[in-house]
Amino acid sequence: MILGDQLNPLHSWFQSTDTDVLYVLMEIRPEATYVAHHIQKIIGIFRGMRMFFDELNEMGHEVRYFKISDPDNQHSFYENLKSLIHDFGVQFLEYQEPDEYRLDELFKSRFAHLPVQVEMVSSEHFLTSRIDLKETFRDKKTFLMESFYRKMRKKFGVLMEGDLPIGGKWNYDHDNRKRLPRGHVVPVPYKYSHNVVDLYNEINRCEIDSIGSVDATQFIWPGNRKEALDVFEYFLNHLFAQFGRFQDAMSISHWSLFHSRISFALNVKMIHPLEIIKRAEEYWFEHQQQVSLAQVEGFIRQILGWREYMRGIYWAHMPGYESLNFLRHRNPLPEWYWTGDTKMNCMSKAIGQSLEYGYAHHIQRLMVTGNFALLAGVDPDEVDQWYLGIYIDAFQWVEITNTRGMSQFADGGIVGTKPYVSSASYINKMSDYCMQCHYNHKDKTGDKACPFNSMYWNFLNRHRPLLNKNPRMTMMYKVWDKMSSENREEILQKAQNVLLKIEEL
Ligand code: FAD
Ligand code: DLZ
Ligand code: SF4
Repeated sequence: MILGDQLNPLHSWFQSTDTDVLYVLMEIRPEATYVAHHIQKIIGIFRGMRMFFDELNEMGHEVRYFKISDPDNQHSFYENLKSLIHDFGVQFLEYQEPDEYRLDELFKSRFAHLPVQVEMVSSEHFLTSRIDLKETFRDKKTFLMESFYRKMRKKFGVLMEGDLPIGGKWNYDHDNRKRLPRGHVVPVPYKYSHNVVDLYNEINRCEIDSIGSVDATQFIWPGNRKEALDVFEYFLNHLFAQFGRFQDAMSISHWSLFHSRISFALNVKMIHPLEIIKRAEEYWFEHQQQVSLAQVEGFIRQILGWREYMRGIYWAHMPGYESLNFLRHRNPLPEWYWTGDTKMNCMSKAIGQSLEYGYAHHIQRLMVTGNFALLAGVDPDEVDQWYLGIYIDAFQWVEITNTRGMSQFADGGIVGTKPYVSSASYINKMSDYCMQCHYNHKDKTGDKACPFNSMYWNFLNRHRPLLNKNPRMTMMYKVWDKMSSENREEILQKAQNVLLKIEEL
């Protein structure tokens, strides 16, 4: 059995053909509806699965495919398998390890009742096993990404000279993270224009609820390994040289800037992390005049470091992780998260492009939509639902660790050492959003004051008992304490008004 995010034609399963082996892929209703997915995510996965079915057939494999609209589809992994076992006299079932805890548990408990021998095998995708991270940090209270990343660099000999990092430094973050200068040329994002009208209509006929929009005559995302590699080569040739420098920049005019947009293809395993890392390293080596070490190191760190690290955190802390709520946040997610209909320009742009493309880049997710939800004290369950649905690359193992962990600090500091909160000054520093906003980024109080400002101080004040001792927060509390008590009172009052009228912002 092959899941919708296991579309790797290089898996050892497929390297020889055996007519005694029957592969199966299933589009099933519960997977398409366990959260309200973005329509482009559903199309992207179903299209990828269907193309994978064709590819396996062309390779000479026997494959059974259950379409979402097939009348004999029982919309259950277990029930469909039971029928196949009966119809084909199957004796042995293998499946690749699922990436989500939910499915892992379901398969372990349900498949034990199938009348066949069952074995789970590796998906051969990740560079660490599920428990590697837990083992590495066995005796430690915190799991530091940077130490994990250095270990990975050594283990895979990436950007290394013997035992030392090339260039003498492990991390070039300091050289990166610039604002985009006015008029700076940004190449257009590499987009496909696949016609997916039939699939779109089929999904609609099956009444699968979804969010977001799609131009079904011009579907932009890759559907197989070849297409995914094309997206990556475009990144190398046109975007890589400025990736790190503008990694944290945000712009009204550019929805993906110098980002690679390979997360969907990576997460459904069309491409392998190590091939991407090695190819990036090779490209940098051959183009050192154009691509600096800071760019390649910054890019590789995201995949060799963050991506594997987040997966390790997930398996080390599930199932408890999905109900952590360190800050005890209980507020509902504002309705306009589902429409983008707000006067806050940064929020409206970040949400608007997420609904349009199923994509926002890291800093938009972390410092705009995530930041706002955290400052507004939104229940992390609701925040998770939103992130898990809206992004084309969202699968729980990488979504929840980023959302509940990095962005919402609901894990109390497992992933991040402090909450990622900011006032308008950070958003204004890294973007051109504030220039065209209804609100004034400089004001903390008054009718036109940017809501982020009063909410920011309100957040710090409210959570002081939990955050006061954090050395990384000391500076902020010092600034707060230096304000006059009238000033502080006024800001807190403004924050209360903002929170009361949150739906009208
Ligand atoms: P690039 O900026 O080009 O980076 C290259 C690759 O590095 C990405 O494709 C991705 O595979 C990896 N990467 C970068 N940052 C991270 C990270 N923090 N964690 C794991 N991998 C990373 N990423 C997902 O793949 N799925 C999610 O559901 C997801 N949810 C997120 C939710 C929040 C609140 C935040 C703050 C981040 C989330 N991320 C998620 C991480 C990151 O934002 C995306 O991986 C990235 O924006 C994808 O775009 P890209 O391929 O253009 O990435
Ligand atoms: C996300 C998704 C969707 C929308 N549909 C399917 C499906 O019909 N069949 C399937 O096998 N997988 C689907 N997926 C992916 C799974 O829900 C799940 O997120 C991953 O397999 C877990 O890693
Ligand atoms: Fe966002 Fe505030 Fe800037 Fe408006 S002023 S774009 S709400 S940070």
